[in-house]
Amino acid sequence: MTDASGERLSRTLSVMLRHDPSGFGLVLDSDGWASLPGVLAALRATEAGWSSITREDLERMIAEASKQRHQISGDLIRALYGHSTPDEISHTIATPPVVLYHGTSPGAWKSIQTEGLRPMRRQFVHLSVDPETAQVVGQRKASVPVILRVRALDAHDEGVQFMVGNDRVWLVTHVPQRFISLAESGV
Ligand code: HQG
Repeated sequence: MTDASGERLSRTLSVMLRHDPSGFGLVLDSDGWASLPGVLAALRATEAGWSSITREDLERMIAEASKQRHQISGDLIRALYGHSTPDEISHTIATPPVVLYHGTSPGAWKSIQTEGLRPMRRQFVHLSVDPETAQVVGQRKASVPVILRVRALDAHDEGVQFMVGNDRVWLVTHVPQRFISLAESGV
């Protein structure tokens, strides 16, 4: 599979597993898992080029992806983060690092200064483990993004619950403004 078709496959899987499982005849359990045979059947029906797609094709795409977005276990597959489905997906609760980062647009930063970080259209706010990753995330929203520094461990110690997305992404329902500041420049 070429890089371009791998990216397309990853995006389609994310639509199925993060945003619109029912649109593809899929059901997610409370941890976000869907039937792998069901996902393969849905992919085969979605695009002629995927009419004979296999589990091995998905495993290869996941292994070669630049980000750890999806996970296969036995006959199940899930998205690790990013959900917007109405039923909340549960994630592993854990103690975060001292500091996490969030890249966003200058316009969003204005309201974040009063409201804190909110999930907006997703189930959770997504935080990055380093400013470089936050920069890449923020560039999806603005050519010159604003990089925010979140005092994650202090927030955790004051009762904010952190969850694991993947090795670079942490999830949280809301980050109050008092834990957020502008990161030092020079990312
Ligand atoms: C902003 C991608 C106004 C927030 C990425 C962000 C990530 C506020 C936007 C993952 C706000 C939501 C998620 C407030 C937050 N007022 N705006 N109070 N609070 N916002 O796309 O974090 O490649 O839902 O700053 O790499 O950008 O898809 O979240 O700009 O890991 O795997 O509301 O998606 O991963 O935007 O990105 P998003 P995100 P994948």
